[in-house]
Amino acid sequence: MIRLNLYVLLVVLGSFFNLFCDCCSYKNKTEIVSVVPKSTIIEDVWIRPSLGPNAAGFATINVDKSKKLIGVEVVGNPISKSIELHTHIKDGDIMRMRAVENFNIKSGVLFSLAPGGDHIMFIDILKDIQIGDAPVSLRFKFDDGQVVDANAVIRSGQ
Ligand SMILES: [Cu+2]
Repeated sequence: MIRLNLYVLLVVLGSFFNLFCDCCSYKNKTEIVSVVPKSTIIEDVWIRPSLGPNAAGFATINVDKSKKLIGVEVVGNPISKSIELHTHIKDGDIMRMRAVENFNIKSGVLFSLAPGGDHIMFIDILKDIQIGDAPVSLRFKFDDGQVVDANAVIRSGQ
């Protein structure tokens, strides 16, 4: 009986975190061809707070030449225990998040980190993040050595 109750509790907890996971809905990605900038431009950077232990971050990246995004870190005080790059893969009818080593970004194509697609995952948030909090400065690191800082606003959204 105790074992059964534990099982029910685990199922309930599991669905709770799935429900409140920030990046479970899937959207088709569209490639937007852009003008190639002289230097990499990172815009529309935002972090969406979550009721769960993790929060997702998003941005639009326009690279000066094709390269890989290999990591994101917080400039200053960390907001989470770690940061991963996540993508979504289709597992049957369910979209699941997977950590990836990097994102391949083509020049001339706007790369979107967006809800339901590729995103930054802040694992084990250290402090309560609320909508409207002061922006968090993020550092985007690329495989060619390029480093770009951008401020992420804390907001809700899809
Ligand atoms: Cu994720």
